[in-house]
Amino acid sequence: LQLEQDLRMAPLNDELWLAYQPIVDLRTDRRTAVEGLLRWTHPRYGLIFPGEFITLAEESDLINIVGAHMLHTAAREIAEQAPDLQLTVNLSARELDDPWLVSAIRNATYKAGLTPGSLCLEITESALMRDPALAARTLSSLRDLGVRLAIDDFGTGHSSLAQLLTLPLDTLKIDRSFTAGLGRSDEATAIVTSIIAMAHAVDLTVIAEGVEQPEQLEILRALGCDQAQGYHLGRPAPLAEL
Ligand code: G
Ligand code: G
Ligand code: MN
Ligand code: NA
Repeated sequence: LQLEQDLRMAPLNDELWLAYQPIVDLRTDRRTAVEGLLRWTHPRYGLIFPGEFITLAEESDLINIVGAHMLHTAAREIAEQAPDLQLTVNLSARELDDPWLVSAIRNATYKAGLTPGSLCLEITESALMRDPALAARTLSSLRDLGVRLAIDDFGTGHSSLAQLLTLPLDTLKIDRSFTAGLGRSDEATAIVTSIIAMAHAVDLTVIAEGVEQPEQLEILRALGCDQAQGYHLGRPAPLAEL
C-alpha cells in the first residue's frame, strides 16, 4: 500500500524514467525503432523494474497515471532526440479498455510533435482477448489516428489465432521463449518458422524478441524474420546512451 502511494507520487517527484531498447531491421542491419521501458528510481529502494510495479499499478487507475506520464515522456524524448526512430510502447489491458485512450494518444503525440505514424503500441494477446469486440473497436480508432499496432509476447496466450487475425494489427512480436529455443530445439525452430510464414501471409511485420546469441540472429535471418530485439543487439538504456 505504501508502494502504491509512492508510485502515485512518482511522476510528480520525477522518479520515473525510460530505458530504450533498440529494434534492428534484419535486411539493413539498421536500428529502426526503440521500445520504451519504464524504470522507477525509488528514493529508498533504488531502481525498481516494471515487473515489480506494473501489476500493482494495473490493479487501479494508477496504471493510467503512470502510462500517461510514460507516453508523454517517451514521445517528447524521441521527438527531440531521435525523430528518425519509431517509438514502441507497451499498453496494459486496463489502458486498452480506457475510453480516453485514443484521445490521450492523440494529445500526447500532438503535444510532443511526434507524428502518430512514428508510434507503435504493443498489446499482449491476453489484453486483446479480455473483450475482443471492444479491443477491435479501439484498435480501429487507433489505426484511424495513424498509430501502428503490435501484438506483444506472441505465442504465450491462448487466443484464437483466427480471431487475432481479424484485428487491424501491423506487427507481431514473437515471444522470447521461442527465440531462446532456436538452434537448440527442433520444435522451437518449427514454431518460429510457422509463425513467420503465417504472419507474412497476412502482411504482418515480424519482430523476434529476446535475441541473446549471434546464432539465433542468423537463423532468424535465414527464416525471413523482419526485425529483431534482444541483449545481443542492445540492452535497454537511457536514450542518450544509445
Ligand atoms: O523492462 P522489463 O523487462 O523489466 O519489463 C518487464 C515488463 O514490463 C514487460 O512485459 C514490459 O512489457 C512491461 N512494461 C515496461 N514498461 C511498461 C510500460 O510503460 N507500460 C506497461 N503497461 N508495461 C510496461
Ligand atoms: O513483455 P515485453 O516484451 O514488453 O518485455 C520486454 C522486456 O524484455 C524488457 O523489459 C527487456 O528488459 C526484456 N528483454 C529484452 N531483451 C531481452 C533478452 O535478450 N533476453 C531477456 N531474457 N530479456 C530481454
Ligand atoms: Mn513489449
Ligand atoms: Na514481449
